[in-house]
Amino acid sequence: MSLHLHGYWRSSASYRVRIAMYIKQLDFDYVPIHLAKDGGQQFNEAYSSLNPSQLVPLFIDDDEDVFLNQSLAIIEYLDEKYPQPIKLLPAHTLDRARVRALSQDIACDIQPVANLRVLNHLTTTFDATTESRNQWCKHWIEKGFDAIEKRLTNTAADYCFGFDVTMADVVLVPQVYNALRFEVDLQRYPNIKRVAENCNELDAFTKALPENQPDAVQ
Ligand SMILES: N[C@@H](CCC(=O)N[C@@H](CS)C(=O)NCC(=O)O)C(=O)O
Repeated sequence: MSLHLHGYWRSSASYRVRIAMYIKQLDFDYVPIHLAKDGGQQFNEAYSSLNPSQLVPLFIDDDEDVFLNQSLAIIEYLDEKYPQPIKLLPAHTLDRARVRALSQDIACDIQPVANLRVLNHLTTTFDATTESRNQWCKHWIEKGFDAIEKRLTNTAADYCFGFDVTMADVVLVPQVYNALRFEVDLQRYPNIKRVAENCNELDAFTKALPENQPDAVQ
């Protein structure tokens, strides 16, 4: 098999790429990188040599010598290389920019501040407890969701942008999964809740669920 995805079942960035790969109906080999076991397998020599950022996901296509990190870059690459069966980025320039903006609201402004290495630094350097780390994550997710909920009022129907699934949905659903872990009350966000529920009825989203991955810990 030529396509490989290094990821972790509960990593939202890996989850985004899994959804995109299932939407594109690609056959791929999933390579679990456990972010906690052995001090974090993302730091081991073999993985670091493939991805010096020491983060997941990492996408590899052996046939074309492609090594790509950054989930949004991977998704856009897949979308251009495999335009069928559906496009995740719209054809119109402004629509495409809006989809990227909403995706980045999550991928740049919510997820990074609650990443594992940030949380670990809060503990080791600032003595943060598990409780305060959880409050930190919940705070930043709610701050981001407050804005996204307002945006969706103007753009969403079944999905973030009307009736077609886009990259924004692919990025939103993993963040909603993560929000539930931190006990964010989704009743405050009816648009986000509806869109996530609609997405989760689709086969590609179900296959990509963290609990459906081979490395999931039940
Ligand atoms: N901007 C990156 C984020 C990647 C990232 O933060 N991955 C997390 C999991 S969601 C990770 O590998 N964390 C490991 C760590 O913090 O040590 C992307 O979108 O791919």
